Amino acid sequence: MNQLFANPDFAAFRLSEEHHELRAAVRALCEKHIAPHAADVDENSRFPEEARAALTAAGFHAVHVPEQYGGEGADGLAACLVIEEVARVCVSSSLIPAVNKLGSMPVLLSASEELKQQVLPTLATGQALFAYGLSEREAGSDAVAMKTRARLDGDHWVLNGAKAWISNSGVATWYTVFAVTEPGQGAAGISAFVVNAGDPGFEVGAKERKLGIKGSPTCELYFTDCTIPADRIVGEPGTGFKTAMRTFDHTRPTIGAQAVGIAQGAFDAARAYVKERTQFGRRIAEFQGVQFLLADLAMKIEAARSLVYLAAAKVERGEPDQTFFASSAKCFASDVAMQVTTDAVQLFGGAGYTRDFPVERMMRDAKITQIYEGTNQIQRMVMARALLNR
Ligand code: COS
Repeated sequence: MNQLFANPDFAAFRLSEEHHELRAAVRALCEKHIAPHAADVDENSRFPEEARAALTAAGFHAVHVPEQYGGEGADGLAACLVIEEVARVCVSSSLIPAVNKLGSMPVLLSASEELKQQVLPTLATGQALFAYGLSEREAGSDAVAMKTRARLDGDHWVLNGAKAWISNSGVATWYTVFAVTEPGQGAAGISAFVVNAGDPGFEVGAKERKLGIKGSPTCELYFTDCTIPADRIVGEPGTGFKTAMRTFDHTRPTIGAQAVGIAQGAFDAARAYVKERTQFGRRIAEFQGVQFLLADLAMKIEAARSLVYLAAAKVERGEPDQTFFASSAKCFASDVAMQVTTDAVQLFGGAGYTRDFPVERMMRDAKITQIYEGTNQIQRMVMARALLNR
């Protein structure tokens, strides 16, 4: 039987006292240390070092890392809360916890204990950032079509090929990279590896010039006889693609959280503005057209937030419908973020179209959430497959 919707559990998530405290602590940190730099980070397309330092000092840069590797051992909901709150003020900065989780999740899910011990403590201390290398120029949505090869040569793996659109590349120390080890085997011929920025034959390309999230460097990765120790394979050969997909179950809700944060940030700015802005002798918040728009935006943000938290809770518990919920949360919340940020610019009028206010940046930043970690078209495909039990 299709397990989806067979037993809807609407009490499936609840924020604990600790979650509420975490949100308050992250929000305070963001207001003080991250928000003041957000416009400058965007304007100069620079990595948000202030955010990295503040998040690391407070232990918020990678809360998902288990305690046995020196981390906080926080659950998936907590990771979402951190990402949501950072994204509310600076989306570029929210990629620090988000990409740290994306890059390291394959290791947590599938790596040997030795490899975990090798790489996770440096992530937990904040000494190292993690990145995730799946996409290639000709293998974006169709990830199985990747061409990057890895072959075993004695006690080393040798990688050749290139990855594209890799978030936080250049600033990361560890890269989880997917490569073909058994050509012709499709998904079953793909394996995952952890590459260190200093490994011979590894190079990071030029920074992409992007519409948004300008503070998070996005580059290509090049592997030219890149040689890594044999024990840096993540799990068994041929299991890499499944690990990549299982990773997305854990991280697509975090993109949903990022989207909710952006939407909330834009909504807060717009609400404050319409209460101040006067036209036709009245504050524009007094016009019913504006009131109805605000009500719609708030309603959609809350719906997105609920779906994101529910998805995170389901994934945490490993429920059978987790893939559907992870995709739906990412897809719904990112569509909401795009709509809310666009309408927020509208509520600001001409002022919203300038860089004097944060909403145009938020609108540009929101767009990527509909694209990365699987386009929303791919999310709909994943959901439909789950619904049809395929
Ligand atoms: N958990 C566990 N296993 C999964 C899984 C999941 N969530 N999703 C897929 N798999 C398994 C499948 O069960 C299949 O294994 P079997 O053949 O043993 O059954 C294997 O992985 C291959 O999956 P599938 O046959 O569905 O592969 P497809 O090529 O048809 O499509 C999509 C997979 C399109 C869903 C995948 O390529 C995808 O998510 N693409 C988007 C990639 C992406 O998000 N890129 C963003 C880059 S990171 S910013």
